[in-house]
Amino acid sequence: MSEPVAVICGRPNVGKSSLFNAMLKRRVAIVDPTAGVTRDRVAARVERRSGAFLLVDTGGIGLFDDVALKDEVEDQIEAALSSADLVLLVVDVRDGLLPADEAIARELRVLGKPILLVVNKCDGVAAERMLGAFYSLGLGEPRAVSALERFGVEALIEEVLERLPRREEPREEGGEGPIRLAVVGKVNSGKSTLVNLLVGEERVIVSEMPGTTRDAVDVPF
Ligand SMILES: Nc1nc2c(ncn2[C@@H]2O[C@H](COP(=O)(O)OP(=O)(O)OP(=O)(O)O)[C@@H](O)[C@H]2O)c(=O)[nH]1
Ligand SMILES: [Mg+2]
Repeated sequence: MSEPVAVICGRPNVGKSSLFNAMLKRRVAIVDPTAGVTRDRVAARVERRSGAFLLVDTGGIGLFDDVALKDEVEDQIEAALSSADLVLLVVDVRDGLLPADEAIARELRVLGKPILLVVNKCDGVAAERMLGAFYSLGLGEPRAVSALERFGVEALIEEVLERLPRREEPREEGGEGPIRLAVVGKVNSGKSTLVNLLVGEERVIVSEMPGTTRDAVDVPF
């Protein structure tokens, strides 16, 4: 049985990858102050005593038209969302509610999937006073978190586990797990093309541009 999937999405730079890492308690996804850093969808398993799920980080929705690989990033976000059992829409408390957030919320609602609204960067600001504005998205109670300080992150995980369909029990300890194979090589040598060929789908972004892949992407095979 496939495991339940929670997908993190939102505008560029709201801290999606930071939240992904905070939930995993490991630095997996690349975090950077510039917008549009994440390109591929990066997935990893979150496991707690009460259950487990696959968590997916995605690129920012609504990149500027001149951003390299915009279409490819959007295809990856779409693929991630279509696999989602639950969507975590991340917004930034410091920016407040922006029209771009409203546009994303509208798009997501059309998918008809359950959505959790996550208000990130609730550190060092009077976050409680600013949460109210986000109710107007019509996505229920906004969950305040700080990916940076891991504030609210465990509570969020418990809530995700409650909202997801229970399909996956925590793995037995001591299991061997799958063989881990790394595909490495010179810039533009066709590593991503090879990975896609092996799994039979556009799992990672391929382009002629050297340095397309940024994150290390785990792909079950
Ligand atoms: N103060 C504060 N800063 C944060 C928090 N989470 C992320 N940031 C900062 O926000 C910036 C963007 O973080 P990322 O996690 O790369 O954001 P992202 O949404 O994945 O960005 P893209 O992949 O480019 O769309 C970085 O400078 C982070 O350090 C937080 O909880 N508090
Ligand atoms: Mg990112």
